[in-house]
Amino acid sequence: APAKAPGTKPYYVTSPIFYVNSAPHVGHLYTLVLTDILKRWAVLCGDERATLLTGTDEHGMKIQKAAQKANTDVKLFCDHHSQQFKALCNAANISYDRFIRTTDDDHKAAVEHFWTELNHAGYIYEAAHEGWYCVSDETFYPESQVQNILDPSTGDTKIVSIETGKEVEWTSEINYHFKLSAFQEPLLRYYSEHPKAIIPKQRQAFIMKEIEGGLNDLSISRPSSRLQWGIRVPGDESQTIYVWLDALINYLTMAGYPYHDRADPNWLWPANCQVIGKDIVRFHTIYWPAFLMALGLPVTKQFLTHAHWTMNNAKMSKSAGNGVNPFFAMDRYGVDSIRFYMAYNGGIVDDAMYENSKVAETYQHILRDGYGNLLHRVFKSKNFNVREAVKLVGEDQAGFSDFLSMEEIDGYGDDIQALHKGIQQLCKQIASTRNNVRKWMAEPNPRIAVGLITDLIRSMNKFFHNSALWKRIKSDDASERRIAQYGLYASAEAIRVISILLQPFMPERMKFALDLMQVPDSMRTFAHAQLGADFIYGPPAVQPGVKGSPEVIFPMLLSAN
Ligand code: ME8
Repeated sequence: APAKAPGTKPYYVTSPIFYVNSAPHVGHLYTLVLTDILKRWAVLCGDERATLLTGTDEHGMKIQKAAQKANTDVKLFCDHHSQQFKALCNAANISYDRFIRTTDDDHKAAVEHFWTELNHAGYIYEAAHEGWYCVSDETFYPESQVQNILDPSTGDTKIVSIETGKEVEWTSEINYHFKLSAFQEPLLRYYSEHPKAIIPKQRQAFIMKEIEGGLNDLSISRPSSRLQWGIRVPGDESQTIYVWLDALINYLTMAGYPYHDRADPNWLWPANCQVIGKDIVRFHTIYWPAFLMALGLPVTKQFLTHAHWTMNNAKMSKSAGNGVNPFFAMDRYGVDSIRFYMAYNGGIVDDAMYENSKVAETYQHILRDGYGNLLHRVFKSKNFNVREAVKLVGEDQAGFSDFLSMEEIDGYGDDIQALHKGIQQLCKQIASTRNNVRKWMAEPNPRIAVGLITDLIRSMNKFFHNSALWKRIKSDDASERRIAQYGLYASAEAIRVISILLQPFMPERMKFALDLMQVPDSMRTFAHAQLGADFIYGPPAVQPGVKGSPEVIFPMLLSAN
């Protein structure tokens, strides 16, 4: 694929920046994996400057309290947990271009500048504020969104957010407000003009309803007497900037704000896609675009919002302590197997239950028995030589095309007719998979895309098992031998195309596979993910039956549950 020329905006994708109140779990890994798949897909399609931002959200009451509780200096506390998220990114092969921390100096400068600009634009005013604040969610809730419940551990009643069940506390203070109410109309107009701004569409409909219901102005600072751990309001030391305003700006810090040149066609902002969990949709799709609109900055092009991983029907969360350790999961099943499992089984629309038995099953059926088995049977078989089949088709491409377009093969029985049909169908599905995967990655919905690739793995398996190529390739009948070579060629092409398309999902294992097939590095892009794009297999990496053949791509699991 031609590389995207300088002078066009690189693809820019972000994950949320995670709170450093405790260690990461597989829920965080899921968001990171989706984000990474989108970046790697952009690179696969030729945008070599595609950029991924992730990092940690370190200010605010929640972190201040967590550090107090741990009896640790708050910056050291942040350093420790931030490091764990960075280690997770490295372990999971997340191709981030920057790991940002909201305690970074350039970020602080960006936040201060953003505040000052909002103020100059006339969107900030000071007022008394009374309301229910939830430290865990770092947000104010209106009276209608809290309820009294009995706390079974103490026998007392407490007041919690209806949506998250987290405790709220009454606060009454003077602070700065942002005129969010002024953005009801602009936001509604924006979302009606951009029906795919929020994926999936159910969440866009939900957010539009919320906006239609009316927007209250937003408190965007807290008295520094209560909240010390944060960035002070420029010109007013007695107030500290609200952690969500501080945090959202990180996406602009990466784009060089406020020192960027808006006229530069290479400017990274706006983000092409921001990946978030459904728990933080309101902050990202109401507050964030309103802040941007207030400064006349372009709004994020798309939000991919995903559902949650659950454990025993409860949301996996740091505070509930029911998180699966992502490092253990990757150690046990392999990094790429977990990446694949998460992309394939994770929920965009609906929540998904995390189960080890399901990880093992996905690995065994799809990766090992489905993909891996065929890779080895086609490329390392004692019965065939893939290169011969490729050479045959390469030297007579017209013959192969004719074969594909024929109604049936004259003078042959049912089994040869069935083989012919099987090859035709497989080749058709290679083409349709390429096109549909591209379409769903552009949506973007990596779950549907990887599901389509998996369907092709299944079809290829079925074809291979039904076609007895190993027998026919030794037939006395030259035509039958030729048809068997065609079948082998089509199988190899299916595996090659699948492997190219799966690179963003399983970068390390697919590199191994493409190396084994001896596909040159320069021929692993989306442009090459089609039947007969080139006749590109090198000499077999491993001579059939020779000792010292490379390891099996997806080995047997040590314990399968
Ligand atoms: O909200 N299933 O940080 P956070 C799937 N700092 N994804 C999950 C999940 C689960 N059970 N649990 C968490 C914050 N996540 C803010 C963000 S951005 C400017 C500031 C993922 O540490 C999911 O992406 O609470 C969710 O949105 C995010 O972690 C919340 O991480």
